[in-house]
Amino acid sequence: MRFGTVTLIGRSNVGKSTFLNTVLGEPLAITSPLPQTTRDVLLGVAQHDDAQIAFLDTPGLHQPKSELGRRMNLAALEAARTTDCMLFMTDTRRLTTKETGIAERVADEDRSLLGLLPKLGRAPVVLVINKIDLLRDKRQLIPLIDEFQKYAEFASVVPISVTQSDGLERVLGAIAGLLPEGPPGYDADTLTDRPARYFVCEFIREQVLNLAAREVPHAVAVSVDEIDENEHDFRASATIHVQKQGQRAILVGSGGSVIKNIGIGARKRLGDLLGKRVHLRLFVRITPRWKDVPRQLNELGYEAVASRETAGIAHGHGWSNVHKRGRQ
Ligand SMILES: Nc1nc2c(ncn2[C@@H]2O[C@H](COP(=O)(O)OP(=O)(O)O)[C@@H](O)[C@H]2O)c(=O)[nH]1
Ligand SMILES: [Mg+2]
Repeated sequence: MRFGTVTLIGRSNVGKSTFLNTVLGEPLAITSPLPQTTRDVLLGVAQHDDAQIAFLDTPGLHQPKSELGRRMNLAALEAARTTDCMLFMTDTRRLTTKETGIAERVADEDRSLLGLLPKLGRAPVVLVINKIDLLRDKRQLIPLIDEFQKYAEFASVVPISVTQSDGLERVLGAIAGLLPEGPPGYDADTLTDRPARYFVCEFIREQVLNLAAREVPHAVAVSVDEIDENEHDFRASATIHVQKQGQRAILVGSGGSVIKNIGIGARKRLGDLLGKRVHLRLFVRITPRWKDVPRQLNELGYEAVASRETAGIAHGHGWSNVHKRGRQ
């Protein structure tokens, strides 16, 4: 048996959360075409042959503009510092845009992230190049890989396409071989260490990211006011916090049309994950500057991370964790 933690690291939008969901076979992590969708570290436990792989999905590292952004970066870096293996994900964007002719194929953000790696410990790094489905000619990958190897030493390099399920087994195989021998760290039916209430917030936020207009998604946080559940039903009421009146109006929509669709989408996602009938009550409240007020960030679950242990339990207060379906 092998067991270990693998931290997904990489700039925003390269496909880290989509990768985690595909590998787990459960859309646990929220995804959107917008950058900075993932705000905190999410554990997802996968099995590959005789290895148990505990993936940690992290927020994409970025230049923070708020206390929230600073905490997101810290959470990602802390997860990387204490991991057995790092999966550094990038994508083929540089090869498919008009910038192709330029000398540097490795994006600036990738280079500065790679520069951080030695400071994060000595865990082996697997380079995963995602979105190869967007390439017309796969030979373009060869000079890209050569260039990446100038910036860091990789235990292996695997080009993949998550959306076409191309190369995923090779990534898992490469990772499994790097993990230490030892007993599994989690029960066989564990999917994540996050409780249901965490997914209430995240799945509502995901709908906002995908349904609301431009500046609204990043102004939003969600808190859970109440949960009431039994074997068949899961009832929750939650508050969506925005920063300004105009954002509130967009989220509610004319005649409540937008908030209604947010509820429908989130309810479906929760129902699929929990395997129960879900009832959701949503409220929208203006909480100005929540992104910068430490006390409010703590209340919203974005705690300042001191170690991976605290990153993993930021939302866990007495609610049962989410397990693989059918084995609860
Ligand atoms: N074309 C293509 N798009 C992908 C692939 N994997 C992910 N994406 C898209 O990339 C966007 C960002 O994905 P996400 O997982 O949220 O990125 P993260 O910020 O790194 O977690 C989403 O719109 C995904 O659908 C892929 O293999 N090919
Ligand atoms: Mg993500």
